[in-house]
Amino acid sequence: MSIKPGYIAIIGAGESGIGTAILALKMGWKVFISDLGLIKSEFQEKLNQLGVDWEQGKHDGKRILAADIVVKSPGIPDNTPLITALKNKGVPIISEIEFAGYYCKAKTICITGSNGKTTTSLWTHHILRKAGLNVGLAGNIGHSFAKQVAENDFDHYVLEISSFQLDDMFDFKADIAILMNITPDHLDRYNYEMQNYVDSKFRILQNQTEENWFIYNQDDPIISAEIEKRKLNMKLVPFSIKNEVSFGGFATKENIILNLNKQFNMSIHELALKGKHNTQNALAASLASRILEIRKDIVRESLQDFTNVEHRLEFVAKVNGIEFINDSKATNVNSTWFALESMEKPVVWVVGGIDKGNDYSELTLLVKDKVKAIICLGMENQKIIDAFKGSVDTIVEAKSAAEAVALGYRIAKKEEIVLLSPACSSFDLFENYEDRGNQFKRAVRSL
Ligand code: UMA
Ligand code: ADP
Repeated sequence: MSIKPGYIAIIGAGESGIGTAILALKMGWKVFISDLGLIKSEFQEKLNQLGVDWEQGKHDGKRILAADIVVKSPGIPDNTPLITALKNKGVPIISEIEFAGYYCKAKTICITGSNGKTTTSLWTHHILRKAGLNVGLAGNIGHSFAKQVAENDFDHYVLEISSFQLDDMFDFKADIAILMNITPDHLDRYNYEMQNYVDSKFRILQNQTEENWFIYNQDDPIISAEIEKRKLNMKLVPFSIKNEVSFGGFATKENIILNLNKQFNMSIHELALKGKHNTQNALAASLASRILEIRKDIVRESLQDFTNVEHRLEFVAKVNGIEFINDSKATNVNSTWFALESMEKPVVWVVGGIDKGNDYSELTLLVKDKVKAIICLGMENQKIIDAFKGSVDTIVEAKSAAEAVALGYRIAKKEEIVLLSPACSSFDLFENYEDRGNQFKRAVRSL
């Protein structure tokens, strides 16, 4: 779909906003971009170079309300006074992905879910690139989709899409949609109503027809229940690590098997990334690739030689027989569940940060089984202490990554693991999850 250029106001001058400005300008729109905070100097330079009209430190309501269309950064919630005023006036508000979609003819593989989006997106992109496809990677990762649509000419895009982006998407259609899982996260943006978050994730399917594909995790009870409720007419491609699947993909103890028009078999032990969650990611990425008719030998090779992404169960170092693992990107209970589940030696677990309404009881059994000590790494740790004091004898607190690493080194013995898998976001003690992971790694390397 294409729309007639007019006057566009962009709210939020981060990666998505700047990308939108570049594309909109190229397509003949009159552009105004506004940021309530300070715009990064490199982005200011870019806007000046393009001759785009911008403001920072405020939102000029008058100029924004006059727009024909507004692109809002996914980082901005829906309930700010400005967004409310725009809605009351009936100005269309869309996301950068929706806007870029108007100008993109490429085939899209769109990946969403509470966890595993980045890993699955990168893995899928790796396979398609190895197969020689002219394929881009965008969305909730790297350079914005809009910037890439303006500056590149890809035939295929792998798009990692967050629920915040989906919320302002209406006409966009994924050729292949992938839904990894749905577990509680970001509920503060969804009125603390899980169904609102589920509905947001299912927007990945909107506008799909019989020609399109929906790859999903059949083991996820929320996804399965939601599919039952809906009348879906695209091609359904489930995957499972528990049961055999007649059309789709599944894993046994030894193999992953894809049953599409032709069968694909591979030993699970050859997968580049370990852990059940990564078997799910591999299933999703390989199903998408086989739907695109990528040759089996290329899929197999790419499942074997993919390299792990930083801060996701990342091996840091072994110091005096103690293994240190950085899983700083585990910012909710479900991702930490998979981290603990995949540990094969006793664990000193570093956990904590800003709690987004976590229910730790889901971890109790695993913690009893695998964790010998807990190191709380957050400003406020009482909820964690209360949740696990009956399961683990040693619970201590740290106020920095360096302190947590020093404590971990003291508590763990040879052939044990110190695992940073916080189940919480990082903004109390760190800039972001990367900063938390990097500080952890630096502290380990200077032991
Ligand atoms: N702002 C306003 N008005 C407001 C509130 C904020 O102008 O009322 C401004 C802020 O000052 C800031 C800007 O809006 O300058 C938002 O910047 P941002 O960097 O938070 O957001 P974007 O540049 O729009 O980046 C977004 C995604 N960020 C979020 O959804 C929070 C990026 O995902 C994504 O890569 C980018 O679009 C690409 O188009 C990052 C992310 O953290 C990786 N995503 C979340 C996650 O993975 O958990 C969802
Ligand atoms: P996202 O982009 O959705 O945040 P990532 O691939 O960045 O997902 O991984 C985030 C965290 O979740 C990491 O701790 C990682 O080990 C874990 N993880 C990765 N894939 C899955 C999955 N399929 N299910 C649950 N957790 C996962």
